[in-house]
Amino acid sequence: MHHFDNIPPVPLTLEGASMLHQMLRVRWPEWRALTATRREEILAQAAQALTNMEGQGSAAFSLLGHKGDLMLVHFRQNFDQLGEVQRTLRHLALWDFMEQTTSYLSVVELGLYESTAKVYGSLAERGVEPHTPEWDAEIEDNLKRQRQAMHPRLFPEMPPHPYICFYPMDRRRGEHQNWYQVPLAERQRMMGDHGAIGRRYAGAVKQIITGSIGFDDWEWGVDLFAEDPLVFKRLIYEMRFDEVSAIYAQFGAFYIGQRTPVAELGKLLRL
Ligand code: 76R
Repeated sequence: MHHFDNIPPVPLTLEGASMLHQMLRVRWPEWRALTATRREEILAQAAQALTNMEGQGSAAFSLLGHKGDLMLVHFRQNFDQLGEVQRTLRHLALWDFMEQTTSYLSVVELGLYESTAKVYGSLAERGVEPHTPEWDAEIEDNLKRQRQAMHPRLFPEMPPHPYICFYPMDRRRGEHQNWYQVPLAERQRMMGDHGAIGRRYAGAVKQIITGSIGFDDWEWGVDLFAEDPLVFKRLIYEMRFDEVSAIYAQFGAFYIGQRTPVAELGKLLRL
């Protein structure tokens, strides 16, 4: 058994779809000031473009509360395509009556704590030094196989559930409690416990974790989808007591939305 003191602390991850959340507020006074005919024209133009987007991995959610009227959620293959989404939206007359209160950019991320420990362990046992060509090739080979197996989770369809809960979060990097200085094996154990709680909710909630380190102001975006919004409260409350959340989780703003098919957007915008 060889020991290397340069085994990477970062878990292996798989990245998939690029994701953009856009929180929008309607400029009601300006919108109201239009004639009904002009409003209908604008809605018709927007409906066409948004229906098209719905077929390509976008969905609209009506937001409850003051944080916005609408949240658009877009899954795409890459950032180029998200840029295309933004350009298409900017060309709509409706866009002049919408204000982005905030947005969030991230990529679907599967954290592979379990297999990271196995792969690093097996490489170390065989005396393969980290970051050598042999090490890199074995890691890449492993990731490639998992990428294929996980393809449906990496490029998810928009879940059909009527409710969404989105929030960004960090792992704590405090003076005394610092996730990024906890040994890999211990993080693996904690993430295992986290996953075990999550899996008990598997039938009631669909979770999509996106990574945003280097892309946005928080480290991860959490999207939960459910039939019943109370499930969000129960799941998140239970997780608060779990070590990884109790000690290391810090949360941004929460957004709760109701799926609004584009065909029904008029309901939100018609006066
Ligand atoms: O992807 C997997 O199913 C493997 C296990 C798993 C990982 C790696 C998993 C399972 N999660 C993972 C990663 Mn999660 N998750 C959250 C939150 O509110 C809170 O306290 C935390 C917010 C919820 C509600 C949730 C739900 N998870 C992560 C990460 C990345 C951290 C890292 O890599 O360091 C974060 C930030 C995070 C946060 N998680 C599950 C769930 C649920 C419901 C599951 C089970 C899913 C299933 O098996 O169907």
